[in-house]
Amino acid sequence: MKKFTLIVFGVFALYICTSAQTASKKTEKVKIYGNCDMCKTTIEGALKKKDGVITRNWDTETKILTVTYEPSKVNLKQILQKIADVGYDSDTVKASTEIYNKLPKCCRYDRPKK
Ligand SMILES: [Cu+2]
Repeated sequence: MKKFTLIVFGVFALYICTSAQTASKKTEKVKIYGNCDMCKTTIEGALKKKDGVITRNWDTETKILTVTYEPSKVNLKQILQKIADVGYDSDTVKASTEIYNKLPKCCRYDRPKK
């Protein structure tokens, strides 16, 4: 009986831990305009040191960035701003023309219209 109680308690504690963890994490998929593998490195690299960003993956084919972050530390707008800072547009945050023009030729993606 004692062992059983311990198992029930253990499972319950584990459940609490897992649900607390999922509550503090958020995953979103957002389109980031770009071209190639080099863009991928730049986009993902920009988020590498961003506090609160847990995982990032930009798909070269679909141009979709899948990002997992902690909403208590960072929001999506700040993440998109960080990407715009290195030259990449999203539908909500645009990079400046100056930064865009500094991108290597192969990376000059077709920019979305406002
Ligand atoms: Cu590129």
